[in-house]
Amino acid sequence: MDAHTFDMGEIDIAWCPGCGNYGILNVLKYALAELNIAPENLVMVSGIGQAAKIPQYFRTHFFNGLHGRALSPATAIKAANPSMAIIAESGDGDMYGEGGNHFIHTIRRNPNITNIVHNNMVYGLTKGQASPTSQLGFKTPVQVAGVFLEPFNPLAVAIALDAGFVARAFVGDVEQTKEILKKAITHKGYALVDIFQPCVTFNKLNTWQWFKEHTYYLEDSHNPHDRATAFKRAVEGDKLPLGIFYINPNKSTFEDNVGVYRKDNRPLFEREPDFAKLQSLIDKFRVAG
Ligand SMILES: Cc1ncc(C[n+]2csc(CCOP(=O)(O)OP(=O)(O)O)c2C)c(N)n1
Ligand code: SF4
Repeated sequence: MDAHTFDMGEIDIAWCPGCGNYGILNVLKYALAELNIAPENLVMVSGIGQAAKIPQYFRTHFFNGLHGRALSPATAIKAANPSMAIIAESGDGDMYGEGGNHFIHTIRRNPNITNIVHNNMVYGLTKGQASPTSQLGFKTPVQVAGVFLEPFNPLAVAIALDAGFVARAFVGDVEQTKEILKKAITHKGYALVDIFQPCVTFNKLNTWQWFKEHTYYLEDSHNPHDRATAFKRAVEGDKLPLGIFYINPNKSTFEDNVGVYRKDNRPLFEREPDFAKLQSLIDKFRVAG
């Protein structure tokens, strides 16, 4: 399949020239095309932010929800129509800040969706406030003396919660990012890919060069089935490892377990509501008089 199948044609893209979001937009198209996932079989779901605009630049089905709320509609869409590929995509602020509680509980539910986080370590859309992943000492117009909190570590949290698939990429490394995305999309269950994505306008600390100098790849000998080692690698802070940290292939998915599929495995959209049953339920609770 051709990656340009996902192109929208001539549209006005509202990102700054040089923004890392363009790279994620492109590499994802190639990953999907190589997996032969057609636009009609894909739903992209996002929250609010610069990164969250991505589905609007993609020719496919999409749902753009509230700030921090991408994962719950993504879970529901997958449950309603399990044959669709679902990608929930947003920024670090949206996913780990406003959406932090949804992040944790989606990992517990383990729907078969891919969660791509554009991690630029800043709130881009609202003009450069610190986000949960901003580094200690990062100065912004709001954090004038520099961030004094430890950054949130999404990989360590995901591994601690036994997420099915946990990886980190850097958008400057196109081939590696594409291969990681392909493995995440084909993983059965929740897959997190945190992608470093420079915000060239509001983050002058974590630049393209900074990410190149402060990242390296996990060795080929790294065993992604060893959870304790994966956790140790996820908390490394000096230089940040990239690659697939952890895979647990033995988890059942939300759709496998959800009650509506226990007696009937037809997707929800193919079922007719049982109006007689609904009426009898209403009648049961009707108050006389
Ligand atoms: C409930 C709510 N709170 C705050 C906002 C304002 N807001 C819009 S985008 C955003 C941050 C987005 O940052 P991030 O998710 O890191 O994405 P980026 O723009 O950097 O891609 C905020 C705080 C909002 N839209 N809704
Ligand atoms: S503000 Fe930052 S994240 Fe937003 S488009 Fe510009 S470079 Fe990209």
